[in-house]
Amino acid sequence: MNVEEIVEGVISGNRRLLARAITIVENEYPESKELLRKIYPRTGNAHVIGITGFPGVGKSTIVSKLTEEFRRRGKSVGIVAVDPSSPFTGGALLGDRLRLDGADVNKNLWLDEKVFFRSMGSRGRLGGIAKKTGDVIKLLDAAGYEKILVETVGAGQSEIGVLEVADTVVVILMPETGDDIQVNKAGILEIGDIFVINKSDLEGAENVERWLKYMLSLDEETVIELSKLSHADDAKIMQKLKWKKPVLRTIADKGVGIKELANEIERHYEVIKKNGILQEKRREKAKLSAIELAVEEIRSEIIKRYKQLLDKEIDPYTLADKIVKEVLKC
Ligand SMILES: Nc1nc2c(ncn2[C@@H]2O[C@H](COP(=O)(O)OP(=O)(O)O)[C@@H](O)[C@H]2O)c(=O)[nH]1
Ligand SMILES: [Mg+2]
Repeated sequence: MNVEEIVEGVISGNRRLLARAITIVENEYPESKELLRKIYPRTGNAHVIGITGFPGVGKSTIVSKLTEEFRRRGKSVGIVAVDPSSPFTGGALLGDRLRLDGADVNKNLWLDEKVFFRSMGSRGRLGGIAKKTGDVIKLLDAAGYEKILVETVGAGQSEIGVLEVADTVVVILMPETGDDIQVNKAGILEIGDIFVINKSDLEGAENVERWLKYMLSLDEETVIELSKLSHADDAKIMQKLKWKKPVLRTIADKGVGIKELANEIERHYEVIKKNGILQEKRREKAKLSAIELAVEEIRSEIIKRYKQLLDKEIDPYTLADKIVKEVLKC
């Protein structure tokens, strides 16, 4: 089977070929680049939603419930779970939970052909998890999935990198786990568009909510002050002025608050589409991908000639010059 056939398969919604394409991209097999190049024109239609928070806050539960909700709204859903620390085994974990309640109780979302689940785990061998997640999302996007949910643990730098590909970022918190720590770590306050206090059946939900709203209000005040200065045209500030970050409460395992969350996710998408932020984000993303790819080419070229450097056949300045000139010529 050649790349062309796989591309055709992905675009026409063939799940088996989509799975194969993901494996190619995830493992950076030689066909990977050609595959991504060919599907690129078909991307840019999906709404990518990042779901982040510390382990155990209820991300997977919320992802399942949101999937059900979006299915009820007639949307197809792609799910990417990025959790290098505890990979799902073939999706069995989430698969068990993906059950439609309501009208058709026997219908398992796992078998729903408008739902596609993939766990990134530690399957891949090379490269950054963020870049690969971005590429897998592109495949799901090209395959026509309308909502793409990306579950990731909100801790390290690479996870923040994963969230950069999302149009809408939902940060999940829960009561009584040291609210200030949850909120402050890893710039979660900054990166979130929507905040959810899950497990609000447990004691202490009000405390987290109060704390979170206080932190958000400080951030808003800063933004307003900055906007009065000469930074009013700063894209990030504009974005913040146009979207007041909502704080919601959910009891995910009971399905409480999920509709409201889905509503806010949709509203955020509408707002950023209307005010041009979505387009700006996507332009920025395309630019960054191009830079990253070019830098990667140059990096690998340098590594190839590393021995020349070691043997002092050439100095780093001349080598850098030479490679850049060679690269720019071709
Ligand atoms: N009490 C309570 N438990 C919940 C709620 N939502 C999820 N859980 C439970 O919390 C545990 C962790 O949930 P999970 O979705 O795996 O969290 P993740 O690690 O963030 O993906 C599971 O046992 C869930 O059933 C909730 O709203 N209230
Ligand atoms: Mg999980």
